[in-house]
Amino acid sequence: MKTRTLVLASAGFLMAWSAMAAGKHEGGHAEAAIGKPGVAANVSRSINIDMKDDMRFHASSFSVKQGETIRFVAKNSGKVKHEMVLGTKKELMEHAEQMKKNPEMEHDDANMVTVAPGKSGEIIWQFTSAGKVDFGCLQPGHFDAGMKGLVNVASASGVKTLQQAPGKADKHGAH
Ligand SMILES: [Cu+2]
Repeated sequence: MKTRTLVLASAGFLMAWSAMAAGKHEGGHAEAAIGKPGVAANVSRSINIDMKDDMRFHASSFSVKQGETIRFVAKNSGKVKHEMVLGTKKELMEHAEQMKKNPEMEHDDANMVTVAPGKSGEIIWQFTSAGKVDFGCLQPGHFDAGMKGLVNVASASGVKTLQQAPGKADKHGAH
């Protein structure tokens, strides 16, 4: 039972991934795949993350449910600037390269927060699609050094949701 669920979930994820790879190349609307900015009133829980100069997020792996709105509280315990940026792996890698050329580039988008040493910052994000959402620190060199993590988004109503067109999934329980 457990194995079968896993296989189906993987197949669904691969299908979604190849559809995305085939359909939208340059940037596209990757935001839809990773979710969307969340509304504070809908936050279901907070996740605390510590960013340190060892170039790691503590912790770096989380599980959430599809539809859930999470408040990420990212604390910078280091002595240099760190940031948390949610995105697809491709986006993060491209962005990390840009940051090397333009280290002073500042961002202020809903899917990211840049945090000065000793401070904390927040991202409120709703995970609308099942699958995996990457995150990383895009300060120059940090991503390459391994400052990255992963959010596993579990399908809200079992593996069926993955087979349905987006928007069709409803919240009815099975009868
Ligand atoms: Cu960093």
